[in-house]
Amino acid sequence: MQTAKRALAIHDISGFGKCSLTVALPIISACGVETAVMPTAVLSTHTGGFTGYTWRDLTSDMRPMADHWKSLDLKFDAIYSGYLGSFEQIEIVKSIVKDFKTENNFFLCDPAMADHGKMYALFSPDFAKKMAELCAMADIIVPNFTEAAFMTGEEYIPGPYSKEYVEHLLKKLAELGPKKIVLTGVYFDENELGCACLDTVSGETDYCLRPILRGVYHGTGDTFASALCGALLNGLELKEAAKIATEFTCGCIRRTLEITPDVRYGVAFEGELPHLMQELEKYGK
Ligand code: PXL
Repeated sequence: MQTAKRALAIHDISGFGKCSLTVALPIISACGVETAVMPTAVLSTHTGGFTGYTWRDLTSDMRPMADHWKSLDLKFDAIYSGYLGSFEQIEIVKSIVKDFKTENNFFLCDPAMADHGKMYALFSPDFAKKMAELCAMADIIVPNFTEAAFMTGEEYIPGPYSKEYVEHLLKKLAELGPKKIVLTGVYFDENELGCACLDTVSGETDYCLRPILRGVYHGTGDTFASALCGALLNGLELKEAAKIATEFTCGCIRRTLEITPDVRYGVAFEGELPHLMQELEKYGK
């Protein structure tokens, strides 16, 4: 599993709370992928459940960083964006995608902005419309049900879901323009939870469900999307990568249940990295 691939991860750094770059960098690196980072802001913690956090905005550094990389003629095998703090940052990421996207790489957009029927702190509902513009440019998007509903203008409904509803939402997301969709938080009953994948090119829909674990930890969306990105860069097909990412995220949650009950502290992904690496070795691509 030495891919010699290079990803560019564009997220904030939340100093404490294990999400965004503090998750993306170690996980994608563990997948054997060089990970360049563009930090969009530095916070003391993420905004989910903490108050009084610091916020150092780095918007004005984003374009100059991209320009410097262009001058070095750097190439990326994946561009992976996550939490973005403003309309302006979304516009800048669009310009970065235009600069670095080729036929041979992919843009993975995680529209990390909402969960459980609500936008994250600091975001207004119209932010979802702007994020939908970025998702339109993506090869792969990884929304949860709240993000999916808000971007498509559907009303958010809590689960359990029917297959008809999941496939309706996948179709609405496909109409935004991305080639592949991985919808997270899919469950049809109280036993299993996972994701649904739609490849709009093949028209194939796949489900990856695993036994539900108690504990809804912060940052699991980032954990999942980062593992998905790393697995895709190891040459896995979307449904294989989604399976690896689902199992990895479940493994992280299982470990966390034994360690900390504070859901704001994120998941204990570190101990699960060797297992992720072993799983990728099995595919041997
Ligand atoms: O993707 C989660 C996330 C990332 N970064 C920041 C956040 C959150 C979720 O609340 O606040 C700053």
